[in-house]
Amino acid sequence: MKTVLVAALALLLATPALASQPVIVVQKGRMFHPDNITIRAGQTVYFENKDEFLHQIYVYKGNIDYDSREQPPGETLHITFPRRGTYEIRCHIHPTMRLTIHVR
Ligand SMILES: [Cu+2]
Repeated sequence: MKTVLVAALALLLATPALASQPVIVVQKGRMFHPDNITIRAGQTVYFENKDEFLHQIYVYKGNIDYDSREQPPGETLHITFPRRGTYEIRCHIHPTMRLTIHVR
């Protein structure tokens, strides 16, 4: 009985932690790394500019409006995805940069 309670408590504690766990995408060489990810609704994706020039991110496809300012080298931007769906992130400065995010 005690084992079951401990297991239930562990699950209860683990679930919100997982949902709020940050996901990191690196912008390097005019590409997103990785360029295809699957996350849970409510998770936040952090975008780290590891190039030596400006990037920018915007939601090209998906039910979120997001269009960032210019993102200098070394800077991190983030977007939270509260709803399920498939999203495509792009960069205005480098039109070939594409990232697909599946939110489950
Ligand atoms: Cu860019």
